[in-house]
Amino acid sequence: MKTVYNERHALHAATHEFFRGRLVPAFEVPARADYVLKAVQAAALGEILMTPVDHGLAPLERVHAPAYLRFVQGAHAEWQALGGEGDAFPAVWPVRSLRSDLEPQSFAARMGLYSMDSGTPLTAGSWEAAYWGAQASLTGLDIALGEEERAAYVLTRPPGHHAGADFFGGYCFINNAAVAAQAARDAGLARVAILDVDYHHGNGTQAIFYERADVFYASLHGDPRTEYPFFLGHADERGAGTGLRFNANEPLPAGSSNEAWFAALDRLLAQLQAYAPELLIVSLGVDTYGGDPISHFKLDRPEFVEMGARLAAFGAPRTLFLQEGGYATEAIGHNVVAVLRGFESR
Ligand code: Q9C
Ligand code: ZN
Repeated sequence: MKTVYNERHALHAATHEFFRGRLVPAFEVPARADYVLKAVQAAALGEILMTPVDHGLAPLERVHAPAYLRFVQGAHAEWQALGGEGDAFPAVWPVRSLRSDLEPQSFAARMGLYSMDSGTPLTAGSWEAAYWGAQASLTGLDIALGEEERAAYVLTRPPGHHAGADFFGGYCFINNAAVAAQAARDAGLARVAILDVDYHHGNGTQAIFYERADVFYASLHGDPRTEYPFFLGHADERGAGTGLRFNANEPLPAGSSNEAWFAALDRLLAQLQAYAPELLIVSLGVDTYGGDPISHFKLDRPEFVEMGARLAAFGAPRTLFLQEGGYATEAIGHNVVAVLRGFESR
């Protein structure tokens, strides 16, 4: 399988994030992608494209509000001009009863309007890294839909699935899975499915497609009653309007067994089988690993191989793997390679 690498990922390099009232070393760090690249190279999975093809801003604007994209692009410079030190963080949000239909002038206010948490440092290079991550995803899509290949893996960071149409959060700025799914629809595919196996619910991806039948979002994740992103990802969220029945969540308690995880995966795959997507996009977070420092499932190497095998057995005509979370930095390369090997062994 070919890999598309976002060689500009390290431009997004946060040193610290807020946790329990203090700044702690960041979890979502450039070394994550470095370790995955080494593992993919060592496994000789196939050609690695180091430079994504630039598809421009238009495919990003099909998913994200143009005003939001402009804001992220210029945010760190605005922060610096105000005397902000280091990475930029939001501090105020338009919660219930406050207006979010107006864009304020204040930078602090716009920072809150366009974000969902204070745990996502916005750095000098965040925009460029995220922009090229979306380009890598679009390049991976071209490969997965092309004549030579039927699947591709996109190695990128920052991740994407928490980013909504007009907000960042959960370490995410541009929703790569949503951008790729929309581009696939625009290329003429009728039905696209996104299967999100990251430990965290992909609230951004769900919200973007919640009222649509042409992109099915399915996720298994830590129960939002105790796990981030807390405010979305419950089992009763089945879609709305035309999208009703085209959204499926399998929240599992923190600490769930591998048996429970695979049973939930199979329930989602059965729903997706009935949908018969022309393309399966896998939001591939490996923070389901037992050794992950911020997550609470128990998958290990054999389970990652099994995951890949079940995704291959699903038999989608085309499959696109996009890197999401995974914070056991030195292990994530091996975990990702295990999934991709399992996929190719069937
Ligand atoms: N100190 C993804 O996996 N907060 N995002 C964790 C830990 C947010 C994870 C706090 C976790 C977001 C893509
Ligand atoms: Zn995650």
